[in-house]
Amino acid sequence: MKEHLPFAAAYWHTMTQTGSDQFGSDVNIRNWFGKTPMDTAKNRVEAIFEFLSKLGVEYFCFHDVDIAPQGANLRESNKNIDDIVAIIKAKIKETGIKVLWNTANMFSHPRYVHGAASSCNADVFAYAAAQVKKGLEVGKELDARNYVFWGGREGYESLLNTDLKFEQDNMARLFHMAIDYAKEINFTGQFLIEPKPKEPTTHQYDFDAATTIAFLMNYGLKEHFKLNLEANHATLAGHTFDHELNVARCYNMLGSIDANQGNWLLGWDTDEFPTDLYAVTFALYQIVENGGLGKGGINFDAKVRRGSFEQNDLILAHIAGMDTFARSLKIVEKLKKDKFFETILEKRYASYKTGIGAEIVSGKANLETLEKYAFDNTINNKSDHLEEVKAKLNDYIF
Ligand code: XUL
Ligand code: CO
Repeated sequence: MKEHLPFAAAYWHTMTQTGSDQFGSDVNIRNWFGKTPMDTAKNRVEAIFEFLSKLGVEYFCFHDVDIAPQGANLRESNKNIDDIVAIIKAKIKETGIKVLWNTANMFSHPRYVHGAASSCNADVFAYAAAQVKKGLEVGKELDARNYVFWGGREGYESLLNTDLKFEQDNMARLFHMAIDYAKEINFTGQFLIEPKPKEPTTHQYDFDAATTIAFLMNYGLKEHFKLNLEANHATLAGHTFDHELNVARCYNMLGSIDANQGNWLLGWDTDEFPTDLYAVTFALYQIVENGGLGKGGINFDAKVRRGSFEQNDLILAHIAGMDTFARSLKIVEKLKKDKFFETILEKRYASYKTGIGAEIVSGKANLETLEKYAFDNTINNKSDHLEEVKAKLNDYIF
């Protein structure tokens, strides 16, 4: 189970989330709060390693701004990062806990108001590039297994003032620069892109798995990237999570996942801890079919609800998520043993195994031979019995 479920905690939700929302201020009081932002940052390192050790979680993920306070300028910010990274590095050595991925937050600061790589302002592009450079150096220093790009502000509000092609060209330019620099410093982590369709911008360029793969192929980036897929982002794109995973799998692009769940009644990213056995079972099934996640893992990009403000809720929430995945893994094991889905698919596509179907698949058939066949053939469709399939599935899940 440990091998199949490489869990990771998200630094931002676990260590820095305040519980505030549009209608109310901070509610989360944590025992790692210090006198200065830098004190808090140092205490947080102690706290997260204690937290991960107690939970038996082997990985964590972070943005640059999660681990260290931003300074008055880029130099100061980088200095703060260096100081904290040194402490993290010692803790990694002591505990064996690893970085699943790191990333640069190129969306929160006001400078990113018009985007980062897709900004209309070249100075902003340069700043974003500097943050990515530092992120890769940190990844190298901490031996991160992956480096993630989530394009928070990489999208647009209105076509009335947007050169869509130019903005995407620029995003690709930054990705190519990142690949070149990773090579230069010998950073061997896997590059990942995390698709999301909306929020914060109306039209995010990395809408979903299919859109992102098309972008990567178009710009000659496919060989260098895989996808980090998030359950709640799939929901926002109007997809199920297993749909997104399956699409990525078709292109050998499934890299890692952000495990959470959305609220079907709301149109935004609620980042709840995953407890839906059905959704997680279907997602894990895709991951098992993929032969696992390689360098990737299962990152709980999830936050406790505002009402769950006690520090202990962080522990309880992660346990809820991990237990859901553990239960789902047992279900997936049974489904695989019984060849549940294999049997359904085999029966459903059986007509392609012999006769005219086999000719279509092998490339032997053409429009003329198929017309000839269709002239004299009577089509005989079979029922899917999908309701029966769902009822049987209930027997596995409960
Ligand atoms: C935002 C989101 C991010 C990324 C990392 O919706 O999922 O936290 O995972 O930037
Ligand atoms: Co995420």
